[in-house]
Amino acid sequence: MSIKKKTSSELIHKVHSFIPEILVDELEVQQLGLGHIHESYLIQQSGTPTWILQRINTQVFTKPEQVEKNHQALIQLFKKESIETLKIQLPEIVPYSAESLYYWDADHQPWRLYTFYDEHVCYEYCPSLEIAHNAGRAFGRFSKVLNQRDANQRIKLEHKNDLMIEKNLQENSLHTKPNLTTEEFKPTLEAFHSIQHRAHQYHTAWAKYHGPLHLSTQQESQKLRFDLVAWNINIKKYLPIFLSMENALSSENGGSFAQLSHNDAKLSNLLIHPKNKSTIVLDLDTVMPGSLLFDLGDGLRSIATSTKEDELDLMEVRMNWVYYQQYQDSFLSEVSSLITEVDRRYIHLACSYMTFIMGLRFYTDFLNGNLYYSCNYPEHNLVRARNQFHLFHQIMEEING
Ligand code: GN1
Ligand code: MG
Repeated sequence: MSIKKKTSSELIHKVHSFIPEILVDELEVQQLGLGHIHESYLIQQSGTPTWILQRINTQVFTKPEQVEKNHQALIQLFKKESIETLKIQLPEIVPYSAESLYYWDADHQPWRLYTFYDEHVCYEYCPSLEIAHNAGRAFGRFSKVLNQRDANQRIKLEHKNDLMIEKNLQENSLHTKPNLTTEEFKPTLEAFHSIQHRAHQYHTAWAKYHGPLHLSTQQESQKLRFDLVAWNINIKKYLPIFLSMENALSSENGGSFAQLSHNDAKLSNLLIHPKNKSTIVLDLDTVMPGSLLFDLGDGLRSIATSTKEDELDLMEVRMNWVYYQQYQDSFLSEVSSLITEVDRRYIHLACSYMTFIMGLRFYTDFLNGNLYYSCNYPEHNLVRARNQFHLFHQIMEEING
């Protein structure tokens, strides 16, 4: 189903549904270009930016009810934490009602309303060591809040109630340890960071692709060249490494991931305060079972990149190893108690895993005819993929010495 764009007046009425006492004449709407997926609007009240109204993209998130459930669970989890000590927080949401966070319109499209933060800064790429530290600490603490209860509960249960666990395990014929928090957060997108799944999608798309193997186009003042044959050779070369990494990370839990992760832990999903207020962790729709290494890797990918994801000039696309190290140290010092033996074995591949998977996803979307990510021109996904593959080679070179 294609969703018709709403007029300003319709959007203002959406805000009114959340806050019935609002005077609609005072509101103004402006579309924002946030992220690749959802539709977002800045709402001004009497000229002051006050809220962000967002429609969840239900073509991507086909189980939006699960997104709302996970969001509720996350709010509950963070309620138990002190913002003052943590120095991170969730973005404040204006709930639609006591039961429902989101407003579901007549087309069953979910809308949500967030408070707009005017003092915080959103960085597309990292400007300083201090921001690298702040970001690593923020996503590390986020992981800790998600996973520490699981770890603590497990230890408690193991000590106090070994027999009970034994009994439950037998009754439920589970071969894994009880996973308490991951029970509450079900996947909103299946196999999201599974390289096996992404490789399958790529192979299917490739089999159907009948376009050129060498593309050459002009974008702004840049002449761009894409060699899909070379890309395919490299994908084939590196896939086995990442398939075995995924296997190792998930095999302790019977083939699925045992930890919870943010799954979109990039720098631009943080709002950082210039002084000392809490950092706000955004874009919570993919908080679900995953691996801590996904968040470490995605953070490293975004923090250490010198330019935007769709930079046309490859010369500008470089890894900054000083920021990389800082982010890694700050992230790992937060989650040290949660890291497993298997995690430890693959830490050095976390960034390349995520960079490779992103390249593969952008490339696959191009092969499919640009159905998933929003694109401003036909080769937009190729530009994004080329940048990820370019970074990927720099990371592998650094790792392999
Ligand atoms: C998408 O929503 P946004 O633009 O932050 C994508 C992420 C990718 C990211 C690349 C649901 O995130 O997985 O890392 O683009 N989100 C989804 O920038 O696919
Ligand atoms: Mg996202």
